[in-house]
Amino acid sequence: MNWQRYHRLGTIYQFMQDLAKQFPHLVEVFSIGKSFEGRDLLVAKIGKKQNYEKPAIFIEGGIHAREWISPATVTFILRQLVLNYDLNQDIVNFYDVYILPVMNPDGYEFTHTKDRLWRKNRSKAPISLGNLFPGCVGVDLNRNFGFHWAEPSIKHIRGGSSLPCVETYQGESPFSESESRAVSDFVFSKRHLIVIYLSYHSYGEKIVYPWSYTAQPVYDVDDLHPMAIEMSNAIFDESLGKKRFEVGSSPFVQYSASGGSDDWVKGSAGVKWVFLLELPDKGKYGFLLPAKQIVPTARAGLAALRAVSSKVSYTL
Ligand code: 0X9
Ligand code: ZN
Repeated sequence: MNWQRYHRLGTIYQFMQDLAKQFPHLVEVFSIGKSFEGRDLLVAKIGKKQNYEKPAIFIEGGIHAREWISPATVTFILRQLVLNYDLNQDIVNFYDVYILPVMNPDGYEFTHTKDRLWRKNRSKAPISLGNLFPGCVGVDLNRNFGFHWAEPSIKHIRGGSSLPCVETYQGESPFSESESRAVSDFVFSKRHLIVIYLSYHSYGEKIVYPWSYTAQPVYDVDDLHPMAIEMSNAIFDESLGKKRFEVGSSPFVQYSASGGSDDWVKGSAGVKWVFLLELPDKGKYGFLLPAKQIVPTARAGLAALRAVSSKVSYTL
C-alpha cells in the first residue's frame, strides 16, 4: 500500500493482514464484528508485549463513508507505528494501540462504486406495514450511539434526525446498527484499559472534545481543553505553521448533535481523553481532498496522537 492515493477496502485489509504477518510480535489483526452487508470490521492492535496489562488507545477511522482522508490517515499512523518503530517507541512500548481504519466499510465501498458523497452506512429497515420510508437507506453511525441518543428534542438538520431519508438519520434505536454495536461492545469490554479515544473525521481543521449533545461543559473541561491545545500546537509545528486547528466542544466550534461515538465513549464507557479530529481542509476541496495532501495530513494526525499519548502517559 502507499499513501499517494486513496484505496479500496480490500487493499486496506490486505495491508493490515500483511503487516501482522510481517511483524507478529508487534501487530495482531482481528475482526470485532460485521457490517450490515456482512463485511468484517477489522482492527489492528499494535503494541510491544509487556508482562503487565498496558493502557490502551483506540483510534476510530471511517465512520463517515465519504471522509476518505480518515482511513488514509489512520492507516498511515498504523504504518508509522510499526515501520518507524524507533521513532514511536514511547507509544508502542507503553500503550496497546487499537486501530479501526474503516468503521463503515459498506458506506466506504459505496463511495467508491456508486456515490462519492455518501455519508451513512447502508442498512435498510425491514419492509413492513409500519415502515413509512421503505426506499431510504442508511443510518448516520455518528448519531446512533446510546448516550443521550436522539436528544435534544429541538433539532436542526445536522443534529440528528428521526427521518430515515436524511443524512443524519439517527436510526431506529440506540445501537440499532451492527457497526456501532460492534464498536461499543469492543470498547466497553476494554474500558478498564482504554485511556485515549480518537475519532478521525473530515473536514474543518478542528479538535473537538465532549459534549456534543449539550452546550454544558464536560466535568473535566479543564483537563480536556488544554490537552486539545497541546494537540493543536503539535499539528501547527508539524505543518510548519500552516495549520492552526480550532479547539472546543462541538456546540461551540461546529454544532450540537447527540448519538456520537465520542460522547458515548466519554459518558458511558468512562474514557477520560476523548477527542474528535476534523482533518483538513477547511472547505476548498472539502471531502474531496486531493491525494497529494494525504501524507502531510496524516503526519498532522500522527502528531496529534503523539502529543496526547505522551502527555497522558505522565498522568498514569
Ligand atoms: O457531524 C458529525 O458527526 C461530525 N462532523 S462531520 O462533518 N465529520 O460529519 C462532528 C461530530 C462532533 N461530535 C459529535 N457530534 N458527537
Ligand atoms: Zn465525519
